[in-house]
Formats: sequence, C-alpha cells, structure tokens
Amino acid sequence: QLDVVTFGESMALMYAEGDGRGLGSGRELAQSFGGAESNLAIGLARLGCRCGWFSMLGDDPMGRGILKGIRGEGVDVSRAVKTKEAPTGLMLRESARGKLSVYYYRSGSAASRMTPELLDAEYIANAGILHITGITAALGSSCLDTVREAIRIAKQAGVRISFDPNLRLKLWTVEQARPIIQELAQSADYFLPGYDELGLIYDTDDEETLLANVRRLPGMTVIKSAGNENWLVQGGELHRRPFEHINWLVDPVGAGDGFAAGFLAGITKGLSPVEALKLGSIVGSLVVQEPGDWEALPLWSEVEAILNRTGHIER
Ligand code: KDG
Repeated sequence: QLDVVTFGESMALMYAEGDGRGLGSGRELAQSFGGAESNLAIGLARLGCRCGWFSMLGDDPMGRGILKGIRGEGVDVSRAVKTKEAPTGLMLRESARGKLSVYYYRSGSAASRMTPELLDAEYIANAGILHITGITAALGSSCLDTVREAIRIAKQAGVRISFDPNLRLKLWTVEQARPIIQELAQSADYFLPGYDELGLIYDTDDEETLLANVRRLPGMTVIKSAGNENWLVQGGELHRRPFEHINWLVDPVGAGDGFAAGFLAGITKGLSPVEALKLGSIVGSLVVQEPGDWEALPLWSEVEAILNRTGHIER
C-alpha cells in the first residue's frame, strides 16, 4: 500500500545556466527532467514515504531516462505508460541577465494525451493520499477529465486528496483556470496554493478576502510564501511559520513541490498539520539552495538533523 499516489507530466529539461549566456547563444545545455508531480514523488520517497507516480511518456530516449530516474529514486512507476504515438514533452530554461525563464514544448506531448482509461482504480483506492495539480488540469480536456475521474475514485474509496494549483499562465489564462481550480480546491482535504496564486484564483489582493474564501473550503489550506512565511488555515485558525534560514538562493524552481513533499510526509508520518507545516518549510528552504527542480530535495536523515539540530548539513 502506498502513502501517496500522484500523476502528471514529466518533461525533459534542458537548461542554459551559469555563465550568463542564455538559450539561442550557441552555448551547451545541461540535461535533466522535471514535473511538479514527479518532483513531489521524489521528495516523498527521499523522506522515507512510499509513493507512486504515473504519466504517459514518449517511447524515446528522454522518456526512458525520466522513467529510469524516477524509478531510481525509489518511486513506484509501475503504472506509467510509454507510447509510440507522441513524444515526451520538453522544457527549456535559461537564467540570463538575472532573469529565469521557462519555455515549454509540450503541446501534443504523450502526457497531454492522458485519458481516464490510464487510471488504475484499485491502485488509487489503496493509497493514503491522492495528490493532483492544476498543471494536469491545464493540459487539455482529456487530462482534466482524468483528474476529475481520479478524484471520484479516491473519494469513493475514502482516499484523502491533496491539491496544488501550480498555476502556469503559459498553459492557460487566469479566466480559464479560475473556475477549475476553485472546483478542485473544493474536493481537497489539503489545498496547497502559493499566496500570489490565491490572489489570482480568487481575484483579489485583499488578505482578509483571501482568507475568507479559503475558510469556506471544506479541507485545510496551506498557503506557501505569504511574504516570508507559510500559513496553515485549519478550521477558523491561522498558523504562521516563518521561512527557515536560507544560506544562499540558487534556484527557486521546485520549492513549492519541496514544500508540498515535506508537508505531506509530515501528515503521512502522523505529525499534526502544524508540525507538517514546519517540515514543509524546511524542505522548501533546502530546495532553493541548489540548482535543479528536484535534485536538492533532502533525505529524511538530513531533515531529522535539522529538526534535532544535531549537526551540520553539508550541501
Ligand atoms: O514546480 C516545478 C515545475 O514547474 C517544473 O518541474 C516543471 O511541471 C513543471 C511545469 O509544468 O512547469
């Protein structure tokens, strides 16, 4: 039985970073892969949780590399599917002139062809938590149908739902996203938006209005990056947790997935939501100190050392 099951697109990731020269400059690229859901799955596995991730990948070198990479992290990928019909999606990233930019080449990708038939109902029904994101919902109508069907299966089996809106405005407009994200948030036991995303989702920059919207949701909400804090809204109560000490900021991408992994690991390990908030904050702060979307995700022993303040972490 798995603690958490998640699904969504993982893409090949090529990046131009480090020497100030961006894409199109003729410089060499580094290769990796990324995807909000597989980032979370890797984070959970490193923290000692049993996690399953699935998607559709192209039957191509990057698709095979992604599968091998995620499997190698100890994530169950037995339900992932390779297809010859479409390629693995691609994401290019550059950090040039002090600006981080992401370019997607994913329309028509293998993962964007997900349909509800991909779902193994028993696999989901046996999990503790199903984690979904707004990225999958944005990939097209068959992907949104897949998200809705997974939620239906999970609810019927009493599996808790975690939902990170991961609003990507390169995939859909805020007007398209708003009603769907609000709908999915209604199904969530754990709703994990960023503060700025929430403002867009509820069309307000007034903090009280934001909190009032979130308090009306049936589950608990964890708001990432509210200034320099992460917040937990549970029942009528608001708990605030300042960011952990960050020595240096290298790469902010993946911090939200790291936070979600830490939070869900805490819940899975039976911690209270307030303690899980702390765990999420620690993991999120570690992720930004190294390059890569998921490479810097910590092992449980590293997090434990911080929790117990027992030692120096070499990273
Ligand atoms: O949260 C990090 C993700 O944004 C990244 O790994 C890629 O899934 C991704 C996306 O769709 O942007």
